[in-house]
Amino acid sequence: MDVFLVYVRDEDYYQMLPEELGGSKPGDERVKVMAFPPLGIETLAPVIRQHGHRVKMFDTCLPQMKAKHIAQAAKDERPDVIALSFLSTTTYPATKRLAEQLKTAAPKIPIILGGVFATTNAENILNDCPYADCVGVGEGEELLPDYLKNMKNPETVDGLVWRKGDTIVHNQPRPIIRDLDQFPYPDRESLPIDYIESLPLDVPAVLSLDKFCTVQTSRGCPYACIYCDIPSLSNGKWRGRSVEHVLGEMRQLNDAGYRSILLTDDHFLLKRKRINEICTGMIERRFQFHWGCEGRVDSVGVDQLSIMNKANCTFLAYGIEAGTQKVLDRLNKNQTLEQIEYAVSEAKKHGIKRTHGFFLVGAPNESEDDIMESFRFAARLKLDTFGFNRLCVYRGTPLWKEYVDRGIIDDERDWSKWFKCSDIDPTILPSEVVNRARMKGYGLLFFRRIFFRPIQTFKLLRTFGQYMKASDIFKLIASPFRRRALTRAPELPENMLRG
Ligand code: B12
Repeated sequence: MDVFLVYVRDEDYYQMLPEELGGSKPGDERVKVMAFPPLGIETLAPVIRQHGHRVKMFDTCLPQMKAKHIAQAAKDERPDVIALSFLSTTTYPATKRLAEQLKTAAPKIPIILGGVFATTNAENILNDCPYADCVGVGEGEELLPDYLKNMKNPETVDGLVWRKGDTIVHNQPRPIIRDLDQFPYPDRESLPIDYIESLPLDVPAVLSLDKFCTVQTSRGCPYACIYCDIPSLSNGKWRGRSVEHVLGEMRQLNDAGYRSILLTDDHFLLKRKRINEICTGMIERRFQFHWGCEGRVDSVGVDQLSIMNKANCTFLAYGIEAGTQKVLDRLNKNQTLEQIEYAVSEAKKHGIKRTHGFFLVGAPNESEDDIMESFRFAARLKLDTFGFNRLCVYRGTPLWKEYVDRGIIDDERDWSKWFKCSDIDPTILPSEVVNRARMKGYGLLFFRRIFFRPIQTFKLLRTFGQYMKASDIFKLIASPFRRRALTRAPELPENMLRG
């Protein structure tokens, strides 16, 4: 069969690398894009090929791979199936628009949707998007080949949600994949794109121009933070690829010239022995790339930071979230301030070049002083970079369920939306107060950084300065203080505006 595998991008999450920063010139074979690689379709393409199908990959971040181009290609090349992959709630509108254009151009070609948001909203999508024929729930490595083999008997494909006349049929769920080693390594070459490591911000914040990719060595996280959808994707189960399978992929990437790798594992720091063996293997094989990962501060893996540094781990991001135990407990983070201080100081003690802290502001029962305490806490921690995002609620998370139970969200009406919690939850400070506190907090944090840690701050700016114009660095530093629209979230129905 001929399969189109399309990654639908959220327009806010990529930028072409400007020519003056080494961006592509017209006519270049490969285009440099500041974005995360589409690991989902990169993972699925070789699996589908292994089942004897021909796959054409598309990433809508490319100027020549916009909806109209893909629709024209569908019309001209008549693939047997079009598979649309998208990551989150924010990308559903673009996916729906693309499905409509494809259906108009080639009405007979079946369209199957998949990805995180599709997994938690299959029936809603089929009710709302007449252009989608079916949805694959969960991991696609087994489901998609099964669907391609049994398109004439959709009832036999576990995990498929499909249309039988006017009825929407849910086939029995497909168990999560236990053995992730059975699949070939992702295809990172077919798309004519070089993904540039950058911060997903509204200024071109390039982190490095090294050949960059993402790798997923494990899936899932056993914790249940109220704002996170990950547990709903893997029933809270953590599964890891074997050390050999991971090192095999890293060998391939190293030899292909990749020099910067970001692990997109939900929780890489969970298994001490595995981390140690992967790092030992990287050191023994003298890999030349630097890499980064994310994890929890209370992880056993924190005592592996020394060997991670020796294995050239240069970036570590912690989900810190807040500077008061009250808010940490309300977010069900299950971690203490002491654990945060210890984990960050260990990262610096063992020489991890850039330690990043994710923080959330605008949480339930959080006072203005609690927000300021999060910034004071961040200033005390030896973090290199940090991000203070507004707490949002996505369907599938415990917080979404809580808001439905509290009558704040109407699940049937709002399923395709996401919200900044301070816009809808009366137990949270009003959004303008949260934003004002955040600006004040950034002011304090920048002041402390510049006057109490001038050398680290200068080094960090110099890192950014390698790949960014001075004007963009200024925009980056100024961005937290810029008055911005209170929310990018969807318009709120009248009765949802907080009391
Ligand atoms: C890396 C990452 C990012 C990266 C971008 C990654 C990218 N590819 O573009 C960055 C940092 C930019 C990012 C941003 C955001 N993210 Co994010 N992100 C992730 C993370 C940690 C890993 C994604 C990944 O690499 N997965 C690995 C690949 C292999 O998996 P996959 O793409 O899901 O594909 C598999 C299946 O879904 C399926 N599949 C995929 N496509 C298809 C198609 C078909 C037809 C079929 C059958 C199956 C199928 O098969 C694949 C293999 O098993 C996930 C957590 C998670 N575990 O999913 C959060 C996650 C997806 N992100 C999330 C969110 C909310 C966001 C933001 C909105 C946050 C924000 N406010 O800014 C933005 C939106 C960005 C966007 N839409 O592009 C939420 C989504 C929740 C929701 N309900 O929408 C998640 C689940 C995190 C969470 N804690 O809840 N993110």
